Amino acid sequence: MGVVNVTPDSFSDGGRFETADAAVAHGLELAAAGAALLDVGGESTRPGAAPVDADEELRRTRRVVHDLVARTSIPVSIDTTKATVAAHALEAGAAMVNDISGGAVDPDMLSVVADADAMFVVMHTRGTPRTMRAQAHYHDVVRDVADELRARVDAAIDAGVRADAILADPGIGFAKTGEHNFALLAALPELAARVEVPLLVGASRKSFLGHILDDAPVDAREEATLATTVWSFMYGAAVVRVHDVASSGRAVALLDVLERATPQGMAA
Ligand code: PMM
Repeated sequence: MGVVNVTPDSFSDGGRFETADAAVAHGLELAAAGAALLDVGGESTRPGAAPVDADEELRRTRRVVHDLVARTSIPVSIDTTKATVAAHALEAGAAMVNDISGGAVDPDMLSVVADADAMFVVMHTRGTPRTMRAQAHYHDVVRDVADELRARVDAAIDAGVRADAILADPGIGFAKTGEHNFALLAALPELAARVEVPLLVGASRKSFLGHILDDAPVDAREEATLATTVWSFMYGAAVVRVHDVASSGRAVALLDVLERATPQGMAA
């Protein structure tokens, strides 16, 4: 899943694709680089980010979704917690809603997704981007995140979202410390078994990667991102959400070969 942020303030690529034209061009590049999904977002969710109202989020995302649907053959996802933004994107041809709150923020979200028979990403977080840091306290992070995710997955299914259209995401960096992030990445098979839906992992360029690299800035976290891409696929993730699709695609091409290799050499 390639990230298309139409925001002035995202931590990873803030401001670079702020205009609709630049965002569409970027989405087309990600598609050409081999993305299987494009995730369009109009609200920054970085820790402490200020909320954006629905009109502004719609203004940012609507045409980008429309144009990417028209000009690519891969499913387009809308990254939003607002039912009205999701509804407009689905109307414009989006096939997936990626909700960092798993449908918890907007009471209308689950019915919008169910009515459109859309795919749904249920991500784990607590609170809002403004308050989430203070809520990074767990008894057992893997069990707690799995239980909270499963509750959101059940709510989505109860609201009519198709069970086989749901992906669950541990929400790397959302209401988590660096240690929590690593604990969750180390436990992907257990998480998948507990939540019982395929997993999506979004670790790309996040600050916990910078912290283990002597505070490497965002643009020096690509290799670490690739390590998380390979790791996530090795441990069973179905989808990874990344900013640089081309580099992750190259890393995964090698992983595919390694997975088929035998002590006698490469399988046919
Ligand atoms: N991370 C961000 C935004 N949306 N959605 C999902 N499902 N998973 C994530 O990890 C996730 C997300 C924040 O990162 P960005 O600013 O690079 O989009």
